[in-house]
Amino acid sequence: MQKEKILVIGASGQIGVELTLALRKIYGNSNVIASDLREENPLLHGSGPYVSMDVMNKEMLHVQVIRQGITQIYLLAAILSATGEKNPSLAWNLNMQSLLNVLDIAKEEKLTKVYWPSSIAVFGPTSPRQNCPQKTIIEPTTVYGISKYAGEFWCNYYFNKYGVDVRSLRYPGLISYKSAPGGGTTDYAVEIYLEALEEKKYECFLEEDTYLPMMYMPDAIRATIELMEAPKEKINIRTSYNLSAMSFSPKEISAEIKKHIPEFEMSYKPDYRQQIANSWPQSIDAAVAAADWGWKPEYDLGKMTEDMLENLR
Ligand code: NAD
Ligand code: AKB
Repeated sequence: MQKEKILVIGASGQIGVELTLALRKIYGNSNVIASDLREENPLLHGSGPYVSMDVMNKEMLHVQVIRQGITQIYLLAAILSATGEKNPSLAWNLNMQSLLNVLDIAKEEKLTKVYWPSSIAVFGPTSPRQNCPQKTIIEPTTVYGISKYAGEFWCNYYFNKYGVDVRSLRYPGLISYKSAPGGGTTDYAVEIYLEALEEKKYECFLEEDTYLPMMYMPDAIRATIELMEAPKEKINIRTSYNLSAMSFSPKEISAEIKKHIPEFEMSYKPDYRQQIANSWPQSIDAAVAAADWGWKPEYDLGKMTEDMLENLR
């Protein structure tokens, strides 16, 4: 069996830190190279190799892939929904060009696998709001959503035309305590735990009844690894798989936190992110991921809240 050597691009971000550590446990520390534009996240210090790199520099990326004998790439560098609306051309350029650079190099160097995440942000106001299915009307209204939707079809194209084994998940909003989120609409569901512990209050930038699909990071990391380790013949979706775990509103997460911190108080001051949230489905149907490679979430709102508060304390 070929020895895998993995490059994680965007390793200092919210998902990158935890995914890099999980991959190092499976493949060995020296076989998973973390890379990012910003400095190495302190949680990665001493756990394995780190390379400072801009994924937009295709030549540099190509040199690294050859020099390090890379066989798989996990591409996590991106600009998320809220930051994307503030700088649409930057979001489009980074989100598209980084993917095309990686797919081209994967094709040329015959990499064994590529991972690239999409998002529930591909869906728009004309998609079903409840249990949004895998295949449905997809008309995104944010630049982030447009870039993810286009990216999904580039993945499909490189698989069909060049045989690049690229796999993808449409993550919901991810909640974690290790590394801070990077400019998304669902970030409130991370901030709220930190503020609840430190300030006993939180001002939410979404309205109290805004339901969104969400997932705890351990489920997201497990889903990613399960997808990547599934036999090739089980992967029937080459755009991106719907993925789901839970759906809640700011009012519901606040009530759950109050069970642990009774004095916690929530107030609401919706901003431009409300419009983004309103354009997304409230819940997602992940039946195809369950049927193809066995996806099953472990964490609901109650179990996640207990774990978040315990770890943050
Ligand atoms: P993040 O913003 O926390 O991390 C992205 C990392 O990419 C950052 O560390 C950043 O420094 C790095 N980066 C930016 N530009 C770069 C460049 N030119 N070269 C190299 N590195 C660069 O994002 P995240 O939340 O970890 O998201 C990772 C991926 O997952 C993205 O594609 C995102 O769209 C997707 N996703 C995330 C969520 C979520 O809730 N976190 C949900 C759905 C999809
Ligand atoms: C965001 O809010 O932009 C991300 C996502 C759902 O893709 N968390």
